[in-house]
Parts: sequence; C-alpha cells; structure tokens
Amino acid sequence: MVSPLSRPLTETDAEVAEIIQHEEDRQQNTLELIASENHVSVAVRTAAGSVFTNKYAEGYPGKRYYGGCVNMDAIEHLARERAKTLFGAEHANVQPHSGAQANVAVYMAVLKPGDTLLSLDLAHGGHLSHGLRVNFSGAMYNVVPYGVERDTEQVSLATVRRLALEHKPKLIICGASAYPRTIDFAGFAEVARECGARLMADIAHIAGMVAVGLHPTSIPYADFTTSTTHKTLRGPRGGLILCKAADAALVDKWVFPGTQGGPLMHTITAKAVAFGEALRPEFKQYQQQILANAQSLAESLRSRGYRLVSGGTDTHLMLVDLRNVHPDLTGKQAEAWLESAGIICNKNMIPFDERKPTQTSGLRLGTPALTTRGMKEAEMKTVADLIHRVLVAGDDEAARVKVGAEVRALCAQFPLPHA
Ligand code: DSN
Repeated sequence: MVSPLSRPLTETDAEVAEIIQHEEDRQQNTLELIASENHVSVAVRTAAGSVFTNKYAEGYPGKRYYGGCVNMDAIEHLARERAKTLFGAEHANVQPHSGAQANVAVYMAVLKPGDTLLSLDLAHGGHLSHGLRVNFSGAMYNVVPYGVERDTEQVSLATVRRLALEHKPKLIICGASAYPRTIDFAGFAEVARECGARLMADIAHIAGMVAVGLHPTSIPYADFTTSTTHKTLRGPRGGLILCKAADAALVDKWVFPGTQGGPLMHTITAKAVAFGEALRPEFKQYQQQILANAQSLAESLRSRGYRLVSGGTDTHLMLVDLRNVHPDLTGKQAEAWLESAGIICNKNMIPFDERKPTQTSGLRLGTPALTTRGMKEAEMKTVADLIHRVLVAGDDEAARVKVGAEVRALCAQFPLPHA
C-alpha cells in the first residue's frame, strides 16, 4: 500500500504549494541583484531535499551518538574532503548551520567573555556577527572597530595596525559583507603576528572567487577561515570553517557540542554537491563572468553619473552612492521603487553615511545571481539602464510599470535552473 505520506505537496497542502509556486515565479521574473544571494543548481536542491533530512548524526564521522550513521559518515567525509581540496585547507568543518554560527564557534574557541576583538565596523561594510552591539558578539566581547579611510573609502592596514598595537586584541577579523575591494589577508596576518592576535577571515561573500584563485586566498594566512556556502559559492544555505590541522580538534569541539546539536545532514549533503560543482572547470568560468559583469555594471552606472564607493569594485559587489544623481533619494525608497519594477537589491549604508541604517544613502548591488542565469556584460548595461530609469521615474508609476515589463522580458530570456 502506498503511504499517504507519499502524496505530493500539491495534493496534501495546496496552501504551502501555492506559496512555493509564487516564490518560484518571483525568482524567475525578477532580477536578483542582492550580492549575497544566488540560484543553486537542481542537483544542490535535490540533495537538500533528500532523505538525509531524516537522520540525527550528532558527533563526527566515526564518532556518532546515534546508530545508523554509515551514510552520514560517508557524506560528511566527502563534503569535508571536497572543501579541503577546493580551498587547499588542512581541515574543514562542514557542520555550521550558517556563517554566523561558524563565527560563534571560532569566537568560543579563542576568546573568553570580555576579551578584545578588532573587526570592520558594520557601518563601513562589516557584518553584525563581527561585533555589533545588539549581536551576541558585541554583547559578549570588547569590540574595537576599524573603518575605511575617508579619502579612499578603503581599509588601511596602517590604521588596523595602529589600533591593533594600541588595543592588543586577542582576535582580529578581516572579511566583510559590503566591501567591494580586495582584502589583503597576508597584510592582516602580519598585523596579527605583530600584536599577538589570532586571525579570522570571514570570506562568506568572496568564497567562490577565493576557491578558484580570482581573489587572494586567506587559507595560508588566517588561523581560521569562515564562510557561508550560499553566496558566490552557490551552494545550500549554510556555514563552513577551514583551519590548520593544529586547530582542528578545537574547532570541531566548539561547533559540536560547543555551540550546535545535531548537524543538518541534508544541508551537508547539498554542500558536498556544491563543492563538487565548484571543483569543475566551469565554476572558474562562472566566477570570471561574475567579475566581468560587475565591471560592466559598475562602468554603466558610473557613466550615468552614479558614484561608487571607493571608485569601483574588485569583486562581485558594488556600493552605489545615490546622492550625486538623486540628492534627496534614500536607499530605502530606491529599494522599494526598484522592487516594484522587479529589480531586487538592498539599501546599504555608505561609509560615513549621514542617514540612518533604516534609510541609508546607498544601494548594494551584486552580480552572482544574474551571472548564474547566463547574463553577460551586455545585459549588465541593460540592467544599469533599467535601474537608472526606475530611479529617475520615481513616483511615476506608469514609467515603473513600463520598466517592469522590460525586466520580465529580460528574465524570460534567461530562465532559472529548473528540473
Ligand atoms: N546578510 C548577509 C549579506 O547580505 O551580506 C551577510 O550574512
């Protein structure tokens, strides 16, 4: 007899099935410019939806707290080995549920409450788990922020060094969520050595480029490299820690049992698939195209008068300062107008922004998701034009509707990965 649990979702729960369908339609028919988002392969989604969701596997391969883990061991071993090969790391822990969880485990491994950490200010492109006051990291540790310089809008290692020698942090964090420039991991390592700190590189945004050598790697320089797996790496939503063999036991202990319980084995299965995809030559071509598209989008926006923070980008993302072209327009309003035309992005503080984080003077734009759809430099010029027309149209709804129709037509030419 076929179990009633075998019936498809469309039959058993039309309400949820309909919302999922709406989301598929939304993703298909909009231009995704959020720098931290992507569209995964059908293979990654299949793995994430596999029977591995049914299993508890607390512990690590060969050392589990549950029976029946033979396939859990095989898949976690495979995911770890692929991650190590991909990044050239001595050790990989693939269990963190997210990038923030990966960071928590590293902090617990090296810091005591009240210890000092030095990290990039959120308002200058950092991440909330790097010490924002309202986050556990800001509540638990003494956080000294570094920012970008006023003139270059880039991180200066001289400033980082001065702060490090003055405050003697136990941990220095490099890596960012909204920073368009190359991160000098070797330079950070030198500063960390000089002041006796350990170094954590959070490469969540740039992991795909690091994996294929299109951004310098953190692996030889940082004691700990943390990442998400779902941004430029184009895997399932999750986290990852890479470190030297000497710190492997410490990291593993602070992921489980230190800060997490049962690993999400279906997600680890999907991570294994994504790492496998990233090891193929076409993944490097994909990352190259992300970068080429970012240059094209940046240039097209600049040619329409938009100022880009730090003058441009070395990566997949850019911060657009709206004030040159639209002095009275907030990032919040721009984000809303763009969304109404099917262009999805997020408002973002620009360095030294005089507006609040809920308003902002900027937008963050990234090219990973559009590149996954197969768009190239020519399409980026079109996208820049569509963005500009929406922002100029402003309250003119008819003009935004017209752009929206063009957005849908463009999306139709570049379908999402689907089964
Ligand atoms: N929230 C992510 C981003 O958008 O960059 C970082 O975790």
